[in-house]
Amino acid sequence: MRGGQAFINKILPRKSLLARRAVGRPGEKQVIAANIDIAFIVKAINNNFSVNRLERYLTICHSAGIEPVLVLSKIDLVTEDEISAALNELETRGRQVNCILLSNTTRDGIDRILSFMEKGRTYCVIGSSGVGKSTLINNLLQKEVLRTGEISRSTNKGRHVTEHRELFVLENGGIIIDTPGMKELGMTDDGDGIAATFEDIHELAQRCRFPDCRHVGEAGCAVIDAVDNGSISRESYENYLKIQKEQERFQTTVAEKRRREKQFGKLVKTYYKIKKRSDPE
Ligand SMILES: Nc1nc2c(ncn2[C@@H]2O[C@H](COP(=O)(O)OP(=O)(O)OP(=O)(O)O)[C@@H](O)[C@H]2O)c(=O)[nH]1
Ligand SMILES: [Mg+2]
Ligand SMILES: [Zn+2]
Repeated sequence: MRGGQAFINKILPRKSLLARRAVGRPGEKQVIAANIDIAFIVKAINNNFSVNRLERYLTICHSAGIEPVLVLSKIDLVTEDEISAALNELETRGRQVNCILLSNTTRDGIDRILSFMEKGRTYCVIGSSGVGKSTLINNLLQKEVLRTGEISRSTNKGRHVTEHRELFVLENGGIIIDTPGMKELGMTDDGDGIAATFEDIHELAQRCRFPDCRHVGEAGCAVIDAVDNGSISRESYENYLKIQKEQERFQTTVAEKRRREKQFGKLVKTYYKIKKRSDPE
């Protein structure tokens, strides 16, 4: 800084880019956050705990090269048995992810989250509206910085309190970014994120008889065999196929969009060429 002016010496390349499919804009991505090291995926344990949705969050994290950590919030609102049931479901689905149980009310789990955080590293909180992302950041900052919201009593759903991304530096030197709640979580992934999330399925797929097996009924499919004998969860297998299909559709849309843009570019060029020829100098 000199005389109140800031100088940018160098813009460093982005380390990681957390993105989802843009809502209402086919073939486009929407950036959720950039340069993140760890994403805390916050899910409320009391309200429709869904592993299918978690698998989507894990996929977008893995495809961005970001380490995901699952935070199950609002444990003060459920019984021990309900907590065990959620953890059991996670285990039977076979997803490998660090998991922290959190109550923003009793502050249970806050220390564990802090122990994940290191100086100079960047973190973000992602998840649906009303799960307690901003309340968690207030707890980590130990002050009421962020506005948080009441849950609507009739629907038990949050009302999108956070509208912008916002960055905070914690006392421990870690940087944390709050993000608005997400409803839709469309896939844009290039395939690697799916392979990392569904590691068990991906490994088995190497043993299918046909190298281009799509695991939907081909002979000698090791994935279907594993689903049939119960060593792979059927729900995860079905979610895997759905996410993969979505990702392929996105890639096709991107390719189609590029082709059309190229065609349009050519058309414009031809137009100017003809115009130049017919225009008097
Ligand atoms: N009982 C209980 N309530 C919580 C907990 N965490 C958050 N809440 C409440 O849940 C409501 C929503 O919390 P927020 O922190 O605003 O949720 P958010 O995830 O930031 O929501 P958006 O900004 O809309 O994405 C608030 O009324 C919080 O007080 C928790 O662990 N236990
Ligand atoms: Mg919020
Ligand atoms: Zn197969």
